[in-house]
Amino acid sequence: MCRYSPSLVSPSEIPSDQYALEFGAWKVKEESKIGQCKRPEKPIEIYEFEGCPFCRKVREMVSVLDLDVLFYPCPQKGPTFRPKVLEMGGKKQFPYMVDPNTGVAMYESDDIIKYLADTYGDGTIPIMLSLGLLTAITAGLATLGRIGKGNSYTASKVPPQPIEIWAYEGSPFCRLVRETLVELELPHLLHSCARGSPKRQEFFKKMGTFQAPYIEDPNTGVKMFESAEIINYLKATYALYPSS
Ligand SMILES: N[C@@H](CCC(=O)N[C@@H](CS)C(=O)NCC(=O)O)C(=O)O
Repeated sequence: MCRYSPSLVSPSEIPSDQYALEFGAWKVKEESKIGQCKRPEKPIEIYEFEGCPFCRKVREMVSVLDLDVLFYPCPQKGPTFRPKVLEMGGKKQFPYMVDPNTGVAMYESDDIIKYLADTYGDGTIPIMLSLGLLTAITAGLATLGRIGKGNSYTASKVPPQPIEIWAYEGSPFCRLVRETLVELELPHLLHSCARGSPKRQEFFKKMGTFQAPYIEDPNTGVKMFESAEIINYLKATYALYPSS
């Protein structure tokens, strides 16, 4: 696997213009070989919803491989992208992946994970994502505390362009924003930035700090940090009945 390897170092070992997480008197030096793996030219497209454990497995692999993905949310009763999946693949089953770089499209979380590992990694699948039913159960348990969230549709206006979000699967704050994006059926372009991602450094260079979640909405020009503020913004801008 294009492994992530953290180590605690003295702050003087990290140049001041480089991002590093602080840990007490130490800094966390993060290294990953992911930059050496093949990167997709166009973002992978995934149709899914937050509360689905099979979708969660795929999102975890997306974080591991540091992929940028265009997510099309398919909450229960969502009127826009659920019918599109039926039209493209023949059934309403999630997750469904389309890779515009290769023309490959498929259902089945295990097949998608294998395809992504083979195409954009070194073929290795982390043990926790390769245990079949047990993986689905642990992925389900990971979402248990937020049961019912990010599953059902809230009436919304779908914007012409996807909202860009810098986030990663393991962050509880990113999850809150994703729940709202999914419930409002808002297409979003995820810039994966899990620990060890080279995109953290790019972000730090551009913004002078690193924090996720962060969004840029090309439909309105809005750019913002802070999960609670992002959620309020998304509801106020895109929900048909923002106060309900
Ligand atoms: N074996 C499939 C199972 C996928 C599955 O059962 N997905 C559920 C959501 S968790 C689904 O599509 N249900 C139909 C629906 O939501 O309408 C996989 O691993 O991808």
